[in-house]
Amino acid sequence: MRKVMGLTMAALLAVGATACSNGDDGSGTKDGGSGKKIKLTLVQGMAGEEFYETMACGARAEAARLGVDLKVQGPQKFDSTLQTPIVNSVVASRPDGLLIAPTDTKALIAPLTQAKAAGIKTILVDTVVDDPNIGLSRISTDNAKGGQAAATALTREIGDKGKVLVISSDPGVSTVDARVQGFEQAVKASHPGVQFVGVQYSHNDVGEASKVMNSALAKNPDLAGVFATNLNSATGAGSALQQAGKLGKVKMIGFDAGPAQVKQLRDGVVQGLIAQLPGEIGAKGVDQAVAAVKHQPVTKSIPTDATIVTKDNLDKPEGQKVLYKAGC
Ligand code: T6T
Repeated sequence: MRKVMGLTMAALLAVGATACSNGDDGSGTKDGGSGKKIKLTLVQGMAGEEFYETMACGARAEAARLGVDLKVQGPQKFDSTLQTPIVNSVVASRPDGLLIAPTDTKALIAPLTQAKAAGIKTILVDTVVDDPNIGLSRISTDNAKGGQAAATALTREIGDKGKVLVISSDPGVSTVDARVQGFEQAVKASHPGVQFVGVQYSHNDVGEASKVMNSALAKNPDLAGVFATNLNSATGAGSALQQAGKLGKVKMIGFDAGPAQVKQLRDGVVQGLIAQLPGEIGAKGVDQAVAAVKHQPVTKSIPTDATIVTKDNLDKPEGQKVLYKAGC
């Protein structure tokens, strides 16, 4: 029986919850008294996707607890050309605070600079942009360490030898880029018997991830392992492995833990899922935005935890509590 890897990645990620005050002075108003109710908007990376829906659930619960208004919006695809007009219209509506998961490290700088210029307190949740002046607080998983943890898990699964491939969404997305980098560095530094054969991009599309997986199998029939860096990449890669009859022959570790990934874990398509805490990211995002609006201290960088879910801990409380939800 495979050894339980269900350790909370606290050990691996060594993250400290460093969030400071949540800014709750007992009222959801800007001046803590008779002033207007604080208005926040969360712009997701993609609407309807379980990571961001779970994030929205956490944010909504925290907003209700603090008595502030929260709107949630997101593009139908993970695409900066669709997210930018949403940000522009949110800026025009002048909320007090904006929580956003930018879909591109560069393309979102201009619209978020506008938000800042309009005095909207901006908090980055999950992903970031390259401009360090944007985002009063940045809240996310330590994705590089998550990539390293994926390398440790996958190389163990394949007996520390053979070819490994990464399937990611798109370059220019801070989170998945860091996961790829962490994975590649860890494989190259510590696993001489493992050959890193590169990164293929799914454009965050399940069908495209399947295609990419199929052509990688054609090119590398002896492929030993795959690291899929997010939900759609993992879903597509996994179903291609299943259809190609590669179960047990090609091992897979995926980032994220939505319902499709959990089914693939139960079915033996994937051997481990690195589950983030999107609900906590959303809740902390609300705390930071409220603090900023009230001119209270904010925390520049807040790392959140991640857990490796395997068949061994999936049905235990520590596994169950980190699975993503399709709705609240
Ligand atoms: O992995 C998450 C998120 O952290 C990443 O930034 C984009 O993809 C997801 O939403 C999962 O699909």
